[in-house]
Amino acid sequence: MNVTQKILAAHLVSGELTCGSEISIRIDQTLTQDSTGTMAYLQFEAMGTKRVKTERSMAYIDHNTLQTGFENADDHKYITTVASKHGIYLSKPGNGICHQVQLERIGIPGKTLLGSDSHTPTGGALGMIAIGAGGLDVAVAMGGAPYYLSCPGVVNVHLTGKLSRGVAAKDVILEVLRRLSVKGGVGKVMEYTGEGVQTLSIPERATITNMGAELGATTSVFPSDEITRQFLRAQGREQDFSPLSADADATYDQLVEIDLSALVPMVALPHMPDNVQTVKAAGQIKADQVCIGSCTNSSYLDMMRVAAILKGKTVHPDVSLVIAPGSRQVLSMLSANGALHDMIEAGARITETACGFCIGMGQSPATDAVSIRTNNRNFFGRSGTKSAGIFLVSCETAAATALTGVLTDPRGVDANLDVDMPETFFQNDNLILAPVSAADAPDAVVVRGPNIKPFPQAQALEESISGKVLLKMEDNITTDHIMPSDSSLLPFRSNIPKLSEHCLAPVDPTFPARAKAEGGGFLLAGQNYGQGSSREHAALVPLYLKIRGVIAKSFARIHQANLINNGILPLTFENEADYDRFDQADVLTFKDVQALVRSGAQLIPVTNETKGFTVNLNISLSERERSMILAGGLINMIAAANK
Ligand code: MIC
Ligand code: SF4
Repeated sequence: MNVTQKILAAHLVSGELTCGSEISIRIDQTLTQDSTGTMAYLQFEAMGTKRVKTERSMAYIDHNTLQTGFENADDHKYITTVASKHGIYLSKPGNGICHQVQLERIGIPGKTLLGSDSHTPTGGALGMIAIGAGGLDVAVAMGGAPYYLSCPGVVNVHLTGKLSRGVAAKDVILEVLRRLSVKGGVGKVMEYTGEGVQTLSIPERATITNMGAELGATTSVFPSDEITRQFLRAQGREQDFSPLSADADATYDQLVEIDLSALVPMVALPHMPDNVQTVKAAGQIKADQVCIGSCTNSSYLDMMRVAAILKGKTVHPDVSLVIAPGSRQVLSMLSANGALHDMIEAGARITETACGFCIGMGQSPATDAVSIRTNNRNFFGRSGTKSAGIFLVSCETAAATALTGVLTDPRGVDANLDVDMPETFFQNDNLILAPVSAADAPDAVVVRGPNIKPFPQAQALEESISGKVLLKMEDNITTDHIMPSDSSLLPFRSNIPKLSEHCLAPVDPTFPARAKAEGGGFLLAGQNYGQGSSREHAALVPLYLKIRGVIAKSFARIHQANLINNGILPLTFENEADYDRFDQADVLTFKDVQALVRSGAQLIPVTNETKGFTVNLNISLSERERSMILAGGLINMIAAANK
């Protein structure tokens, strides 16, 4: 077996490990963060579970830390109190980005982790099966129920050679994205093998598994080896180590071969992470802003290389350099060893250890600006400035660029880039709060501020449904299009009515008002609809707007699950060319849809009343998913089962 199969087999609750069939797995650890967490905990409370049943559940506060009004602080208070009452550990704001802290302090090789954030696969660097999911799925897993997924195929990403000086782990994953595209990983686990693996430290592996999310992959995983042991030992957690590797005769569904020695610095151009070329080919693009940080690139190793490049130099006068170390551990170590001093002296603006610029929580660039960043997504508008272009690079490229003011290949920098991994990391967990004991839990009070509104609930599927195509969209529509998130909207993650005013506005600003006026309808989309974030809001808000179904050429994994969890029909074209036969404002009827779904039909006819034709759409649902659609979502299904 390969590593993926070993972990899945050890956690299998139902199903068979054959690619594409539905399986369910036991979840050992969960994580939530604050921008998906409020909703996840409201749903958790609605399910009536008293205490979490996992080995370790974490609630992080790392996204909405720009507190420009009472809303974010209210949400923090709610998460802190609800977590404590139900047995969940709370990582306070300032402790760091969830994925970085989970890697440092919590993750354990061979375990499973489910997180309400699409970059949860970062944990794969430690040899975990770490999967991103919607908040509701995480809430259910916290209650001890298994997590259902389509059994992924496993891609063998075989690494040989060794990265050259100035070429980084980020360049490895940008190269994989260049080759496979943002939908190349859908339905797959990217498993890294080969002698090249041993040349990569845990933070480097984490950069690679983190951005597997941008491939659309279910997750990414590395073996657990001596490098893993050393990392855990340095974190004071050697007892958490166990070795894990693929059997010599392990088989895979696909092979991708990468010679690390042959790689060069890469850059993803606006507005997609797979729009990749070499830094050299991209040319000397003038930079207005450089941002270094995010869950992709904010480790101690990353920051030390950045500090080495900046040491004794000055940021280019036209560049604003922002640096956000990924965790309190990293920041604290940089401050103790003088690297922070080197950054500050060079002219860097140090921001708190949080998601920050990556999710548009501050540091929005100027009009038409070029922003060179180390994070993982450069989707249109995500920085908070629609006209800005975001370019994704390694820390080394970013730091070199900050000095020259133009996109710069860092291989020529005059700096010592040989950073040793520390023998011991600072190990201070005083920002992780333990929950109240089960005995004290009944008296623990959950604090709900006025920003926290109830979540919308779906209705059982009607016999037949009809309505207008409210919006026709292109390929690769992201959840940042469906439910944009920046510093003005993130405070309303627990307020669906307010968010609904902005749904799909980046595609068509008239959409929210039209959807409300029509009283609901359908969405039409191209390939890979709903890629990106795990935010369930991209389903909850359409549900609130009474969207009954989405017809797409294909869906991204997490978003499709979120639609089903919320009772919204995910349909694909039997014949993809039919996409062209539908237009916005066409009236559609799905006759007897309830009976068809109940019967397990794989094809659902839709009549385009406006144009006068009927075609078939695929509905590929497991039995469990069918029950969910019929009941009007997961919560209704659970409530019906408990009756
Ligand atoms: C993101 O990077 O888009 C986020 C913000 O971390 C999201 C979660 C969210 O929307 O709250 C993700 O990746 O799942
Ligand atoms: Fe935070 Fe950005 Fe990572 Fe999402 S991708 S978890 S916003 S740092």
